[in-house]
Amino acid sequence: MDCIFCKIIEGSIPSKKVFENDRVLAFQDIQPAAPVHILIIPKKHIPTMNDIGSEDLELVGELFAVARQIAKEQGIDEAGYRLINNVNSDGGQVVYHLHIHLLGGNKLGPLLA
Ligand code: IU
Repeated sequence: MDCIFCKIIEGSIPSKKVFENDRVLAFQDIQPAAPVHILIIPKKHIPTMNDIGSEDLELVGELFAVARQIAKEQGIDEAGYRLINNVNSDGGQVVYHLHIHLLGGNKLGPLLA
């Protein structure tokens, strides 16, 4: 499968891991848009939000739980942070493996600047 995030999961492409369990991986974004910019991804290859099945709902919940835990560990939970999921072309999705951007560490601008 020609998916860069699947290669990061299997380890053939290196990443700066922040969290990992059997189902979820989180790693530093290579082009950070904020002081904290971490991607939280399922190990299961799900291309986009549109491809999430009813069998994946617990997994999606875990992605958010991991995001919240990382925000706390990064010390940005009280100040605040932003979670983003880009979907398809108009949404600005570049990598077609489901991921949540965790952004924070300073005051973020308006969402649609
Ligand atoms: P998007 O939501 O699909 O637009 O975001 C993809 C993100 O993946 C983007 O912020 C990239 O900087 C990031 N990324 C990465 O961290 N490592 C990679 O090897 C590649 C993209 I390709």
